[in-house]
Amino acid sequence: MDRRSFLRWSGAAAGAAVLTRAAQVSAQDAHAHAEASATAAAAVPTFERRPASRVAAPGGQPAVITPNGVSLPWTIRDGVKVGHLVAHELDHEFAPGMRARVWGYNGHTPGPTLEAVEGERIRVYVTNRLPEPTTVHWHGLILPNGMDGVSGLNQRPIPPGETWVYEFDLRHPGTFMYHSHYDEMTQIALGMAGMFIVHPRRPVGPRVDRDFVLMTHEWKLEVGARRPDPNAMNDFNVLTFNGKSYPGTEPLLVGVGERVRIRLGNLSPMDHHPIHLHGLNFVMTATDGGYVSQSAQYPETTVIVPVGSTRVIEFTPTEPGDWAMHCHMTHHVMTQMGHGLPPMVGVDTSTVDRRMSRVVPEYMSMGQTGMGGMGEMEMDIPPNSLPMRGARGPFSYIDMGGMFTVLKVRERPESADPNGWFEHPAGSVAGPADAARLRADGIDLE
Ligand SMILES: [Cu+2]
Repeated sequence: MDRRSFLRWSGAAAGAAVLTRAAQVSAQDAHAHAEASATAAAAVPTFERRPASRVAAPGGQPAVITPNGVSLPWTIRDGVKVGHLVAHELDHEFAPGMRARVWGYNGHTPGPTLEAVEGERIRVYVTNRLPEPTTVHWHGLILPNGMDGVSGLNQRPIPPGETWVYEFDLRHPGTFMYHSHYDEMTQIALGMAGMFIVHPRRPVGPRVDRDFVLMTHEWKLEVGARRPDPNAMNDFNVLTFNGKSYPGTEPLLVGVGERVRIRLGNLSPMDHHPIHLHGLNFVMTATDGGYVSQSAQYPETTVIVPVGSTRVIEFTPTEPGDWAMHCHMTHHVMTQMGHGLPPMVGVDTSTVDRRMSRVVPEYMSMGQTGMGGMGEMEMDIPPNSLPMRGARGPFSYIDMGGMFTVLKVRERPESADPNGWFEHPAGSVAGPADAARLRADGIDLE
């Protein structure tokens, strides 16, 4: 049930945006209500500081970091890198307080990041523990046609219960992806996707200090539902980086002056994501099609990551702080509760509030002055859902959710706490202007 149908169902008068405690209680049984209370305040997970990256490829190229995720372990057999992907259903947490049954690989969605070096040969076993057939397509890689994984065109699909093998040489470096190519609409929507990084034998461009992998995705998960709707074509209401909605997203901790790379991939069912970084500008150095020559790179602060594409950006932050990084589509930084509300800004609800309060004492219309405070009101929310957006920040409530994370730029990232907030130098935070100051600058508010 989304908020719109909740409103309709709860009989809220005249399109009033309302989420009363009383109405909520009547909507749930006592047990469910207890669960709802427990999830009302946005829980913020804590994250470990990641150790310095090991060298993963020639020229000191560091291993990639998959925030909230893992890399696939390899074993070496006769010079071939051997890995194993198990496709199966799993219980996935989008953020504390919200879980669902999704499909993924090796316990994760997105699946583990595959990481190797140009020129290596890989052999990947794929065990299908899904209730239907599947395949794996190696998105962006140039390989023998029979290894491309398109069901029916390049191979028979892998039946449930069977293990098949893919083996090919990594002929060219780049930022690629992998995903199911059988019943794509269902399987990709339910999470059958991951990233595939091939480091070049000879480094391209300046050496980077940190190399992050972020896969964007979108889901339709009705409030209270336990499984995303794979048939949704729009109205996606859970937006994720590496399968997590803010505040479930692990922050990216980097150092002032470091060269940072972020490899973005998009296997959302339907939407492109304009990913925006604050506090710096970046250049796009590669796509899944290859490298962008230095003369063709230009500065940006937002990069559109189209469905079925990767975009690699690099930058050197100069300004320490806690910098927002998010999809710039405003509905992609909301959670389920933020969608489908009737417009309430400027509506005079005094009459309806007075009348409703005779029936429902705690009744309160919301949204007449805007929606800014709705995340932090800490009203009860339905079981297995997130507050409308955000979490508590260092100053006040951060009213962003969904595809949002924080780039934490620190002078000494080796000893910084990834859960800590930036300590601002005195006098460098915006604050109220007093009358004397206004007068001194000739600003008259009368
Ligand atoms: Cu988006």
